Amino acid sequence: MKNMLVTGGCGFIGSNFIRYLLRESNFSGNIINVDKLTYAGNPENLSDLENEFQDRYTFLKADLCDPDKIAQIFDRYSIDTICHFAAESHVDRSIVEPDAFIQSNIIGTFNLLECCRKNRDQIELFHHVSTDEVFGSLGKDGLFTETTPYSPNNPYSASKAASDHMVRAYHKTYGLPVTISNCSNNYGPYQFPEKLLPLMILNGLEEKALPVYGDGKNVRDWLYVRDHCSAVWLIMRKGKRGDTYNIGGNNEIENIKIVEMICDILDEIRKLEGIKSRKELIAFVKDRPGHDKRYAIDFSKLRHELDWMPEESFASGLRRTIEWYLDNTSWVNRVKSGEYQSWVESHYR
Ligand code: NAD
Ligand code: TDX
Repeated sequence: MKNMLVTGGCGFIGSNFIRYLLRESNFSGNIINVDKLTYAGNPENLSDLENEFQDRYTFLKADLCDPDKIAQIFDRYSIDTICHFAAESHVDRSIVEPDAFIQSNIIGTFNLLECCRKNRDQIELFHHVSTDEVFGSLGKDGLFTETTPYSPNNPYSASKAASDHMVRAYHKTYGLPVTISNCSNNYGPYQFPEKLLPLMILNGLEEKALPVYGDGKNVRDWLYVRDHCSAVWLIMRKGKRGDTYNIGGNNEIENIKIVEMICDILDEIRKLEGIKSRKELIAFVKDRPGHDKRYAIDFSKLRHELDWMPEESFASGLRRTIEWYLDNTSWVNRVKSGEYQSWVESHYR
């Protein structure tokens, strides 16, 4: 693995992954980060690494839906390894405007796979980062395993399911060395504030309403983003080619419980004006259409075969995440104001 193409490296998990690879892992090759810089992609997420690792890290603004540009990048940088994060990732947006999800998640993945097929001899690995949402929704009991049938319920998860199938098909049909991971909900630094945790943290800080969908009893299995990154890197190194691995946190929590935990921590570290507790800001709102009730991951394959376990507890990870948002107000303000988008326009045409 000399020249690794990381797609979507300016997003939440991709930027944490590049930071993890460069600062914490034994990876010694080059990273070529290709990102379209949608509203969710922010090159500032990695600005501290650009100088420090200038000999090993390159950022290129490009859209996976532009096959010629992607082919040029494969040639110019002699790409031998791919870690594919790039995607439209927000379920609510996929319900309102599914088109971008079909383009980036399905066509974008297909274009990448085609580049790999054309450069088959030099490709060591294509790792595809996917989600537990492809399995649909669980009832009260049970866990998703690697053999759970796919049953996606929203345009986002359906587009991710399609991309998973294409990756698998390129392994079976063309012998492309692939690995796939299906991970549960991530949280941590640099997450765009449309997702549950950062939205509630930032609204709570500003003493704005905290919109909880439906009865708030939907369950997600939360994993600190660094643990996801360590799992992906382990699978890339040691995972069986052609196999899928589930990644989870063993950490099922109802949405309403998380929102209450965030309120308690914020109340403790930021004094309130006017109200007694931020819990008074919780507003139960109309449910998300097709809202999956419960996700929970069985990651025993990853634990037994590759000896992986999550390291961060939810209590400490949540506190660290809240502190990160408190300590990075300029990042928050720029992301929320869209100021960084005009900066992106002028810097990366
Ligand atoms: P994100 O929205 O924060 O980042 C996605 C990145 O991809 C952005 O930087 C965006 O600019 C880039 N991108 C989008 N379309 C592109 C295109 N056509 N060409 C090039 N770049 C493009 O998403 P995230 O939360 O970091 O998720 C990353 C990956 O992990 C996704 O594939 C997602 O399905 C998967 N995943 C996310 C979670 C989670 O909880 N966030 C959980 C499991 C799996
Ligand atoms: O305002 C909100 N109120 C609310 O109740 C938001 C934004 C969300 N929710 C609920 C919906 C979900 O049950 O919180 C839960 C988490 O919502 P999101 O943060 O939107 O995540 P989710 O829909 O579970 O999907 C996430 O995990 C799987 C990521 O966005 C996906 O990219 C990943 O694949």
